[in-house]
Amino acid sequence: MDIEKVNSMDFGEFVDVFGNVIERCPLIAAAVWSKRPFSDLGDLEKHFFAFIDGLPLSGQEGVLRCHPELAGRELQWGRLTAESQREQRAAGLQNLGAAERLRLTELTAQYRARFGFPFVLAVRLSDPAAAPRELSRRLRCPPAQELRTALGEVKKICHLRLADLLGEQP
Ligand code: 2AL
Repeated sequence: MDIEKVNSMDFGEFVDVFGNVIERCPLIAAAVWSKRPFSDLGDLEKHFFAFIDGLPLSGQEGVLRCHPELAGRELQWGRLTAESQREQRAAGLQNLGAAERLRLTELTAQYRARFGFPFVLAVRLSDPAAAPRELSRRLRCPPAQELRTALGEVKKICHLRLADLLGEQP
């Protein structure tokens, strides 16, 4: 799909196609449609990122809370969005051993208890061993810093999903 095709989309089609580039946040695509025409992928993603950056703290936390846990029950039960399912499977998170899964479950629970939102990591950019390592490191970060880090991961996921849709190299 090229950028002319994106610019020619009506509102409904645009939200159908881009509604999950920010996980389970179609409202963001609905807002970004008003910003067309877009010059290229970078321009398009800039508007998604600007929307997130412009949200109040409660909205930014809400965006994070729309993400599923890594290697959680939804993955085992096949209840994730198609994009998440693909990403978590490709990262090998469905095939963790029992001990590794338990370790990840414990760490993600600690993370959620500390920060009030799920741990978010762009898993396509890391290997399976990176998730527990990153979790342990980020668990020790101050909350304001961690919010920024987590939103940075949301933007990386968004970039990869947009690149997939536009058929570009990320
Ligand atoms: C995810 C997900 O579903 N895909 C990805 O890259 N990261 N979830 C998460 N909590 O980090």
